[in-house]
Amino acid sequence: MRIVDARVIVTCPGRNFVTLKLVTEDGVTGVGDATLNGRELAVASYLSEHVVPLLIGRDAARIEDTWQYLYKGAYWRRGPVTMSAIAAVDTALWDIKGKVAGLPVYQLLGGRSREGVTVYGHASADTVDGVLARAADFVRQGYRAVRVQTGVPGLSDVYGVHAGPGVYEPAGAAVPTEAVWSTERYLDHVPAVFARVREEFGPHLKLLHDVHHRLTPIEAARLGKSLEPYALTWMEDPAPAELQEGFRLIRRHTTTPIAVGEVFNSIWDCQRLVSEQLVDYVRATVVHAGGITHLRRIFDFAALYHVRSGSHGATDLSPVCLAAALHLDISIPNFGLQEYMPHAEVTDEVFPHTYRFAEGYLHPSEEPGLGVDIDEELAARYPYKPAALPVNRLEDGTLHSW
Ligand code: KDG
Ligand code: MG
Repeated sequence: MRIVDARVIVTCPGRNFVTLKLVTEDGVTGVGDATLNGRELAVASYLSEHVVPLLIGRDAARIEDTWQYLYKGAYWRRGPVTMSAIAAVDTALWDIKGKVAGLPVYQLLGGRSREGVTVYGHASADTVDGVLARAADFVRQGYRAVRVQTGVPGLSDVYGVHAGPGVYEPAGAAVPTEAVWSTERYLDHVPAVFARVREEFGPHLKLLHDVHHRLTPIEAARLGKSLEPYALTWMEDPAPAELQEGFRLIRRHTTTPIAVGEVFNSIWDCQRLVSEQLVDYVRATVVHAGGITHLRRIFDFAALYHVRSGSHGATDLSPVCLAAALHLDISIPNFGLQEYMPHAEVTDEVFPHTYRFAEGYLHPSEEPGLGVDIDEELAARYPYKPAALPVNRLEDGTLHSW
């Protein structure tokens, strides 16, 4: 079953997405997400220039061998551009394998380990009252887990807070916008927010919070300690994780669980974090961490150390990535939570899919393969628009992590 065509599709239905579509000699197609927010064209070019020529004529059935060929064969290993490109090929090959077998991909991964994929929604607003209202909306819709982000008094623009109702979308202007950050103001404000939220919703709603890499380990330790009374399910990306051993400091001081990984692209990014049990959840994604094949390897490794999955699922990962994530989520033994931000309507039109939300759970498609596609004609109506992620500075102008 040879691959005879491989198309790299760049489209902007509401936001930019890069998709790889593979076609076999029997006419079976498979799709893979290759979107890297703010760097989309780098992955599109890597695929078109360096990967597509290697795919034509290859056996579509050889998923693992193709992964190794693209990873080891390039000599230059890892990195988000390379790993997103490999992910797109890998995901599309799993889609093809499912269609050929006549089975949804999760059946090829060992079948169901649970009835549904628990997801968390995003309650965010400038004020605490606003956040309480949004969290109540999620609870009414059946969500069992809610991520809480609020504005911080004295700061005009804070990570994760919507400008208005609708989809949260951090990438905007072609040149990055800049926001001002104060760790002192933030640390002073957040515990009071969670005190209100816990008081309002009681002990059973799972609460999460994203720090977005803005603290040092000792600052993160202080935050974790101050949030202990509110029993968070996780504190996300409390510090940048390039220095994996830095998380020992956080762990030494707090029992607030820690989730990291949305910027990881390989098992080596979390090898120490996992093997030393410095985190509780790995939030890597199918698209940025080498596809279903590599992400499953990461989660299998994590399972040995009681670390669970918590896959990133922001709207800059396409419905193709979400569809693939759900097949993994439903099948692995150590699933934790799945992030879920519904896509804009126009995005869903370009990427028809059959996964569905009900009562706080997402359910993967039961169709053969991934159960998602791209409407190429419709996609062509939405040309790429340059959009960059913002930049963050301290009050004195120093560039800080975003
Ligand atoms: O492209 C960056 C976004 O995906 C990221 O900022 C979203 O932190 C994020 C999250 O947890 O969804
Ligand atoms: Mg995050």
